Formats: sequence, C-alpha cells, structure tokens
Amino acid sequence: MQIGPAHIEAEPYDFAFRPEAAALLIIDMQRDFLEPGGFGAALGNDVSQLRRTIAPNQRLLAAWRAAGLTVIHTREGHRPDLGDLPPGKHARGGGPVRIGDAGPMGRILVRGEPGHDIIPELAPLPGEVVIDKPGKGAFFATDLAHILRNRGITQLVVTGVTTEVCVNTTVREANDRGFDCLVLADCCGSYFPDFHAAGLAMIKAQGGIFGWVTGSDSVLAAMAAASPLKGAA
Ligand code: C5J
Repeated sequence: MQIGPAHIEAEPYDFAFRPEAAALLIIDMQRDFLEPGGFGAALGNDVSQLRRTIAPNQRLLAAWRAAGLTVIHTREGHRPDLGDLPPGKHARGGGPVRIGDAGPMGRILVRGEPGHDIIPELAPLPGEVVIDKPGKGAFFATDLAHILRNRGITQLVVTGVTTEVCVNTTVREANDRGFDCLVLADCCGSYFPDFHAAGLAMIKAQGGIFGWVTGSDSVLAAMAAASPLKGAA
C-alpha cells in the first residue's frame, strides 16, 4: 500500500512523515529484558515499566505491517564464544551474574538462548530484518546502515527498550548518519521512569538535537489519514 506524505504532531515541531522512506525500528524487546522470569527481573528491576510498551508496540506493528512498510527488529546479545564481548562490558555491572553466565532463560544475552529472543507478542515475521547487535547502538558492528541505504530509508520511527540506553544510543548514531528519528514515548520504556523522561527530553531538546518525540496515536492517525483506502468504502 502506498501512503502519501503526512505531518505528524510531534515535539519540538511536526515531523514530515514519508512512509515509503520510513522504517519502524523496534529496539531490543527481548524476553530477558521484559519477562517476569528474565534476567532484568532477576536483577530486581520492575519489568512492568517495560511491559506497558507491549500493547502500543503491537498496535503500531500491526498497522505498519498492514501498510507494507519496512520493519526492523534489534536484539542486544553476543556470540556464544563471547568473542564480540569487550572485557569492560563483561566486567561491568558488579553483580554476581554476568553476560554469558547461566541465567533464568539460558545464558544471559547470548544469541540463540531463549532469553535473547524477542518476546512472542512482537515476534518478527519471516522477511522482517532482525539486527543482532553487540553494543547499545544498533549501528555499531552491524550492517543496519547498509540495509537502510539499500532500501532507500531515511526516516526511522523508533520504539523499544530501554529509552535512555539502547534507544538513545541508536537515535544518536542514526542522527549522525543523517537519518531523521521520530521516537514514540508510549512505545519506549525504562526500568527507571525518571530516566525514561530524561531520555526523551534529551532527544527533543534544543530544537530536536537528536530527533522528534511523539506518541503512537499520532503516527497511527497520520497513517490512517494518508491511507488511499480512506473513504473508499
Ligand atoms: C538496552 C540495556 N537494550 N539497558 N540494554 O537498553 O542494557
């Protein structure tokens, strides 16, 4: 389905949405971060702060798929041999359990383990791009930029977890590479509500220094208004 240009109400100003040049980029909605029995929960984090993003992401993903637009999922994790895990990242955290150790859903943040999977509610469909990333940013040590260029993508609608870490890092990387990022507040989450708010505030500050912020309802409304099927029935 082709959708025409649309203006989406956003902060700090409207986002000129070009669906054919936009990808939905869903960051790290993985079982170990979001599920009550996962690694994040085992560390004492309140996963409900992340789980509130599932329903709005599902609605957005359904609309995006129905419109035939590009969907990209990411997963943070490492090779089973941990060859791509910097020693500093391995050592950091101070807790008793580290990346690669046995966790509640298999080895923590290791590719192929159950906890590394994307939650079933947002499972990728065949044909959707899945980027496995060893860092916080989705561009670091991945082929994401190459894939986006090949598809003519210049705009990213960004959702996922966590707002202040992997979402923020990815948006900053994307901005420096010339991609315009629209970040959806209700579709992003952090274990720490203050960090979520600060993460969004930093993106839209100073005239949109890294991008734009809005809610998924604004995007859904713009997609519906731009649909060629509108009023056809
Ligand atoms: C992500 C993290 N995905 N907080 N990772 O944000 O370590």
